[in-house]
Amino acid sequence: MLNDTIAAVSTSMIASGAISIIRLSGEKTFDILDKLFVSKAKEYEGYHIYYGFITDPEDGSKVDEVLVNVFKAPHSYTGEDMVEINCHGGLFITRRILGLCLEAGARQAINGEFTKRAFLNGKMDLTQAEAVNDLIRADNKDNAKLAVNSLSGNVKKMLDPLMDEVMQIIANIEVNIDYPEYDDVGIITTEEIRPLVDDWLQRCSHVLSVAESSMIIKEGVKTVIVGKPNVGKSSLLNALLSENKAIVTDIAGTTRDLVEGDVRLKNVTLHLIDTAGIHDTANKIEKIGIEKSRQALSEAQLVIVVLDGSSEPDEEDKQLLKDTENTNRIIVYNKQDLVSDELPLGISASEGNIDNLIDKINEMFEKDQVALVQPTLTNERQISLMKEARNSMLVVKKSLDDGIPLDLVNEDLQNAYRCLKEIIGEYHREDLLDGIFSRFCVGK
Ligand SMILES: Nc1nc2c(ncn2[C@@H]2O[C@H](COP(=O)(O)OP(=O)(O)OP(=O)(O)O)[C@@H](O)[C@H]2O)c(=O)[nH]1
Ligand SMILES: [Mg+2]
Repeated sequence: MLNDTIAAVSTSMIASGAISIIRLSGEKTFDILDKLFVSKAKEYEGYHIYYGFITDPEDGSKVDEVLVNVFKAPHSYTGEDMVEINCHGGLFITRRILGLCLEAGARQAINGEFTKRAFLNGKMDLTQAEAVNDLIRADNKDNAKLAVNSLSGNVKKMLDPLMDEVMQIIANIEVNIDYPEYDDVGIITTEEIRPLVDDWLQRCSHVLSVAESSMIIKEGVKTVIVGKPNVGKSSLLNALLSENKAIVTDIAGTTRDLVEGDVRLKNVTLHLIDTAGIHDTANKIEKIGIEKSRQALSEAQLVIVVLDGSSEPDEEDKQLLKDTENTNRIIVYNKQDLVSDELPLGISASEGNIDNLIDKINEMFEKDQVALVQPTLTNERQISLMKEARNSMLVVKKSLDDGIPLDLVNEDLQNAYRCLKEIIGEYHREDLLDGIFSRFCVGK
């Protein structure tokens, strides 16, 4: 449905503001505008702003004094004829003007439809379209930076060489199959293709590793605070959140349910979960709480193991250290204020002395800042396609190792190529054919 004309309010409709913007895009944009907008302009030029009044076509009465930004196809966000009506930002007046646009022949746009049109009309690739949404939703500096980096088409630029390389291998193989009589093509042997595949896989690993960092920046890290009862887990949660969120008492077994909160540190956002103290107990409620603690622990991306630094570790502490051995963990010794010796990563949660722990966490995630300074994939869709491409190339590698004839690895190569194309939202078999013949001078 690219030929109808869509309209929507592009500014927030939660509360009234100084200005609202109503957008129109599509073939009938200027017909609709003509019905509603009275100005001195005889005709509209792209990249110009026009002053005038929105009027009710029924009786010609003035509705609002407005400025209209005009964009002519293809030089607009969507690639279509577009206008943006800047009206006064009252909720009533905004809805009224949108209503008039709809009555005059526009259709209410659905979520993301302007950007979808921009993509379909070739104004941006799919990763750029995704970045538009990410930028709008970004709630901190790093997320905004990730999005703005992708907005400029960096992902495509990063993937282009990887696509070219796969194409090169496919082209070599196909030419060997289709034109075995051409001497100048050269016989492509497995030995020549193998280093190309290895190089590709290495670059793919790098892309996926930076992507992992970008996901950490974007999604934050599920962090679980564990320890036996009374070591100060809830006190630590409160200190990290700078808020008295969890109940703290000197009664062992205070926390039963999971208590959650988010904190943004310099290099990472933590989704914190305070848990019930893990130990042997006959108490029915506590048992359920401990079960939840174990569940949270199994899903954690970061585990903060809290030990009571004012007493020697006992069997329960040792068991917990064993249980968390293979997790991404930080061990902290709480209640530093009660002992004179400096503890390894000693903190005092109840006093709010936890700076060394915060430094340690920031240090752990510092490497992920790499995703802010180079092009990266930024969502699960992109990453899972990249992984699929990698899996196909791993099959190619294995086939080469097993001595499987080259024409049989073609399908996996093409799948890898298709996955990369799909990341940026373009996949056409014709591309592949064009690519083959543009690279080789067959018949020369
Ligand atoms: N001296 C001292 N006491 C602390 C510190 N942190 C916590 N406490 C005390 O230790 C007791 C237990 O604290 P909580 O934070 O409730 O401990 P918890 O690990 O959440 O305990 P459960 O929820 O029962 O598993 C309370 O009396 C706190 O005031 C600390 O850094 N220094
Ligand atoms: Mg607690």
